[in-house]
Amino acid sequence: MAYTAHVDTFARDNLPPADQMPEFIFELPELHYPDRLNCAAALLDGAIARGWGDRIAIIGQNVRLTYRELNEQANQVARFLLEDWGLVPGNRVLLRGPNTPMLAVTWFGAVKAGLVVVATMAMLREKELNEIVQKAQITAALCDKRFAEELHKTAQSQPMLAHVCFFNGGDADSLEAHMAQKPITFNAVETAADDVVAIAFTSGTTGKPKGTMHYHRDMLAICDCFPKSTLKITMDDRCIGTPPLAFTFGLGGSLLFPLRVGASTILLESYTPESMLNTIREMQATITFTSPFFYRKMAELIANIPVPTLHKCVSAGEALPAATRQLWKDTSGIDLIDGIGATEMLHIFISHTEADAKAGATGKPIPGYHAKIVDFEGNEVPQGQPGRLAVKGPTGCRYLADARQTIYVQNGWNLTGDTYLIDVDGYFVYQARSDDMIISAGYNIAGPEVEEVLMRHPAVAECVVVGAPDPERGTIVKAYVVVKPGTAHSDELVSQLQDHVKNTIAPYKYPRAIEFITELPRTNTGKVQRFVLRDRAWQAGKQQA
Ligand code: 3UK
Repeated sequence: MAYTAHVDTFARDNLPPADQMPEFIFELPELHYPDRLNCAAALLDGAIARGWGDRIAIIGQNVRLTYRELNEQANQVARFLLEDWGLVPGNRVLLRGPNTPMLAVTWFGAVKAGLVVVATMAMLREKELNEIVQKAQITAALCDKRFAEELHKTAQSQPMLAHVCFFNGGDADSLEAHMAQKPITFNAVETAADDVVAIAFTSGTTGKPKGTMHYHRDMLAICDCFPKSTLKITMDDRCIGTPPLAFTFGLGGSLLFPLRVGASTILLESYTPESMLNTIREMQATITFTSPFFYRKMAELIANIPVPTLHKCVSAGEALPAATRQLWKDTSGIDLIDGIGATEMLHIFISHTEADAKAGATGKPIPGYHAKIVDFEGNEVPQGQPGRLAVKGPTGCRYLADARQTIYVQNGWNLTGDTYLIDVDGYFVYQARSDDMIISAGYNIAGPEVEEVLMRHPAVAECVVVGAPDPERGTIVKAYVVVKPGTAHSDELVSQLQDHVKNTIAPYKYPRAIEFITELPRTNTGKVQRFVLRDRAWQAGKQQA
């Protein structure tokens, strides 16, 4: 039996069977971690040992935590969870709240205690929380007081959730009050490098939530890949990002990456494009992590809110249109670093340095990862031909007790569900989510390609292109368009947009139907819910037929 510190072996027991696991590769020497590894101890006790104790780790609304303070508070949380609640290593702990220093403290406390963290977005409601509690068999929760209501409902309907405590509320029974009773020292539980440390539920634009399981070593691996080879983060950096810590994009960018190198992170609860720019300016942030959507919005405002300290900008979560890359370069002077990541892979695996940026392309596999494009049989397709993106590296997909494991992982490769091609220069070029390919009158049309063209029209703020049923052609290309403020919805504009597409790309790709809407439906993580518009187009088409 392999070593584990988990007394409660639920996570290990529900890993995919060995023959359904992706292949893991550790060709970079920095990814050879010791067999016993607690990633929170490696980050925090490690930071103190490296002499960073007095450096600022986290900047919050009215608080700054040094590495030493963060470590001490995490130690108190770990003691509370083990000593007062009697939890044992391997038990699952749900965390709930917007990004705040205390949320980060609870993450590190639970991890130091050898528990399995299930971080959830503050927007989730009882129904979604119930599903997560049942699926991950969660017995304890730490929750931001201001988001107590839905968790109370879940605690009532899920008796399994026996322990609940609140922070950021200041009452007598708060987590902070319990912490104050605890010594500031704690020997982190000596977990195995391959003990599960977190279950991240996919933001999933469709379907039932899937829990992805990640090991202690995975958390360090993501810190030692993209941030070092590609982003080139240093201890003088100050990170800021919009994604919640419950989304692994945010966990990496706004917490683990900066702490791995002795840098600082700014954790505020929520941002508008304007408040984000103001915060970057006031707090002298140097690296941003957010979505293409947010960069487009900030680009409109940046002339009035200059941010001279900012020097690196990471875009992920959805495809970066070439127009957005250009807009951000023109307005901020900075070349965006685009990167594709996935909850299953924990973080970014294809990206590029600023010097190697290529408009319209995501980049190349980052050092430590391999990628290829395959057909439905799993055979590599010729260069230039679109196919399914397959990746492998030090991290990979391990669904918690889920039959969909064999869809995501085939022959040791992780299939992300994206259609890509490799261009003449070896760059990976995003085409569409595999289910966003529109087949119209026999032509294969990638919705995002048409979107990219529409976005270049001066009247278009945002758009989504989907297939809509059509009695003659089977499916036609339909665009849902949000126009820029002050632009009228008119038939002339429809014709103009159609001509614009016909004049820019192969005319058969033009949207035969265009509908104006006021905003795009988005998920909690800011991704466009294409399926909502796909369904809407489908329903509308059926009524017409
Ligand atoms: C899409 C992209 C094109 C793609 C994520 C960075 O987005 C993250 O995780 P999710 O599980 O979604 C994964 C899917 O999102 N996608 C993400 N980034 C890009 N498509 N270009 C991109 N740059 O369809 C992928 O399969 O929500 C992103 C880090 C951690 C993450 N979890």
